[in-house]
Amino acid sequence: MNVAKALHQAITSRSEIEPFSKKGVVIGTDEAYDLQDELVALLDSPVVGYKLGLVSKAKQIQMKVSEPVYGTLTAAMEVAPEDPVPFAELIHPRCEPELVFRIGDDIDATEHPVTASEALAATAAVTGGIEIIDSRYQAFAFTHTDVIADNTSAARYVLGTRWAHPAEVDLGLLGMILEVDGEVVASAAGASLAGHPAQALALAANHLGRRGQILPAGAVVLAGGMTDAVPLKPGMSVAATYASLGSVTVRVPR
Ligand code: OOG
Ligand code: MG
Repeated sequence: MNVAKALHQAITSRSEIEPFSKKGVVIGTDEAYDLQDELVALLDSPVVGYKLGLVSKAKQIQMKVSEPVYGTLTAAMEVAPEDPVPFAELIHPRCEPELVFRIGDDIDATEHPVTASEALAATAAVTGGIEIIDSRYQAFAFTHTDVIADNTSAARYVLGTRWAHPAEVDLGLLGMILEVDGEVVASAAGASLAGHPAQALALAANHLGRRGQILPAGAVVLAGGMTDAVPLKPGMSVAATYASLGSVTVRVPR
């Protein structure tokens, strides 16, 4: 079975599929990332960044996978802040609040791993955003390697419009509140991400380094959901408000 082709078909036909682990397909982590690269190539849109997943305890508990995963963002996945969520193009989307890095200088961890402070020193700016994830698997249930092959459920993302230099904000203490239809449903701080968002960024750079790739200047990196993901429903509005970085809202058409 061609795993990447089956996942791509699930995306284009907006239909969920059975996880490969359930079909007796046994793959290792490296192979799962190779399959992700194959899937991303099939998406046929320029790579503009990367994402982390399953970084916060909240997400690890919700998804029952306790190790971070790394995914790839393409240009076609970006949704402008004022645009409605393209609900009809998705299977069973959920959204989650995420801090976002814009890389200023190439981060090269191909020779040796970088530290959180080295990664932060190469960061041009940070903002808050919302990721819209959409597992291609039935009931949003998967193993570690299933979700890696599925490009870590990446579907769409919205970036905030207020960017700060990382030295201007205390990323670990940076607070966020999440509201659904005007009601606060969750809150978190940057430290929910691997102890500090810069630590999450270093994890992503080091993952790419192990795969012989750099994290290039200009790339955006979504640092991982800070809270449980919220299933989107028609008519719903979800807002994430970040200390000193403003607010991002996604609206689902009725
Ligand atoms: C996997 C992707 C997780 C995050 O930020 O934790 C993710 C999933 O939950 O479907 O994007
Ligand atoms: Mg995410």
